[in-house]
Amino acid sequence: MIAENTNKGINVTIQTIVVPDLGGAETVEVIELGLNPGDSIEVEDALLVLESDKATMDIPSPAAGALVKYLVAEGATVRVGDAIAEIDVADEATAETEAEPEEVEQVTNEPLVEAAVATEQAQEQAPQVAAASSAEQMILVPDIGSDDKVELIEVCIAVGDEVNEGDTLIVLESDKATMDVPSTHSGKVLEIVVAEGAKLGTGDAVALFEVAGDAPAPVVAKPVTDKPVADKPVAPAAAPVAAPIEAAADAIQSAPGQPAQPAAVAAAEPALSSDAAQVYAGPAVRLIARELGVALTEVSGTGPRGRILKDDVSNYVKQVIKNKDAPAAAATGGSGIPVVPAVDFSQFGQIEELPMSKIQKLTAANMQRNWLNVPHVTQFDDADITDLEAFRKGLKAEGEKRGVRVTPVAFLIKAIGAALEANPEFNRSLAADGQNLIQKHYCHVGMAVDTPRGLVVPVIRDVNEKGIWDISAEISLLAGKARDGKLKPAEMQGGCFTLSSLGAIGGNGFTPIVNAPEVGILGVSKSQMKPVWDGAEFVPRLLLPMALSYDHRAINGGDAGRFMTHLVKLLSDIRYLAL
Ligand code: CAO
Repeated sequence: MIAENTNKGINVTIQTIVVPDLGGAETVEVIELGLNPGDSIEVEDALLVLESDKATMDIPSPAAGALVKYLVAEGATVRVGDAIAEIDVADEATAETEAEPEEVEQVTNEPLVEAAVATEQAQEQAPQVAAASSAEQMILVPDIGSDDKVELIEVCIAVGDEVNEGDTLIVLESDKATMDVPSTHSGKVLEIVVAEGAKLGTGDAVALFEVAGDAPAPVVAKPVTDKPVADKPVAPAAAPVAAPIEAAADAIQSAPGQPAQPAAVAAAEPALSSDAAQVYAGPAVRLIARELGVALTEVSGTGPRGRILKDDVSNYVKQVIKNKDAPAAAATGGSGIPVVPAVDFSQFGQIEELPMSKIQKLTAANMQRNWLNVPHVTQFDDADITDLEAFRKGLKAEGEKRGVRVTPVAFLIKAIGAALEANPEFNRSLAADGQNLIQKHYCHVGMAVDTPRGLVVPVIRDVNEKGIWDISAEISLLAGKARDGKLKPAEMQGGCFTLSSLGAIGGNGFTPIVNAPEVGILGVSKSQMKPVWDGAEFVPRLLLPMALSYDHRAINGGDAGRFMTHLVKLLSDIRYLAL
């Protein structure tokens, strides 16, 4: 298992860890590298986790020291003897290995021999079935390598199930490890004669199967031969079903302080520091999860002590598919982001479930999409709208004659149009190929409208060709249509930039989310009278708080600064709007 490379000058020994005998499996996959270079490790700490199609194996460190580096990547396929990691053995260990190289050899080979024993025993004992009738077989617990009984923590089959040879029947657990007990035969489950919580040992009955064809002659379980370990030759290939059981049994037998077993099923003893290694699941569940691309860290286990069951994985997958199909899927997960756990709120008090409107669902999905896709920056400033408001209020009488109500929003939209013209960077979108920018030579401004059914954004077209009266009339028309649910799709398309005004509602400021594929949005809060220093004294001025969020992929901070400064200038002195 180890190749040494001692550098006596600096008293450091680099040991190369290689893949031990795999008890029959030709290749295994590296599924978890839980340490970082430099991390210190103790003897028997798991260095990494390998997995065959039958078992998950912790590869423990044979000595204390520090990880130098992994020689493989997660996902790599390795075979017996392949170098997988280098560890820098601590001084004491170095001294030991230098003084007694044979001892190192013995320690490192021991698990290999034991794996070979396990393999041979597995061959001797499998299949362990006793005939119950011509087409019925009682499936027994194979040799678990110990006289002790261990707890049955999960029954993975149900009466009526069609089970294939190798499918997991039950899961046993000692205080050291768990192991999946696979079926030694294919067939239909007629009766399950055990229940969770039972204590089982070698030869105990598990389930009665109806098997296809003639039932084989009963096989009497042989006792485990007690030959000295060193006499055991390394068996070529383990029986496909029994070998992992033996490997797991080795783990069950391991008492604290004994040499670590490389073929131990690791699930019950999360030894790696990574989240994945902390997951409480057996090899079969891990295998299914990997096949389906499910991160077990995201799956809640419903088995005893939170163990993840096959059903938990399939329920998780169903939930992900369901979320994907729903319009609001992006609001509840996706993009590789951990899903917010579902909570049963009724446990805390009375609740009722309110269906989301179509607009609410679309808004949720759009917000999530934009929030995740757009690197946002928000810049803040106040515009002095004292003069603007005085002018606007002066329009009231004429507005009444025209039947038009002029609010600050009309001036904001007019000013945004002018600022977009002066700062064309904000009137662009990123091309879908991510390689180009689309410059728009039209200027349509969207306006967020708060409606009982949710948020909608009608678009006022060609704002630079319209005056305040026209824009005001259009604001009233579109806001009314929005509230009545009468906006046509075309009236909500083609925006270059969005205004979100919460001025009538209140607040000092907020950070709006860019309405992609637009690259900028202005959030406006409630104007307030504030003392402003004019160089000689504080004077009361009406300040309008503004927040400009932009897509930093398309807009630089300098562009944003210029846009905002320009906007402030236009609103602070609306005579510039006429230029
Ligand atoms: N500060 C102080 N008062 C303001 C103001 C501001 N920034 N903006 C508007 N007001 C005043 C108006 O002047 C008006 O008062 P008067 O009648 O005395 O002049 C009053 O608030 C009500 O205005 P309004 O809401 O009827 O009309 P509006 O043009 O200001 O706004 C609209 C229209 C559609 C933008 C608005 O109704 C609306 O829906 N806003 C919510 C937008 C929203 O939800 N944004 C959040 C989206 S999530 O990012």
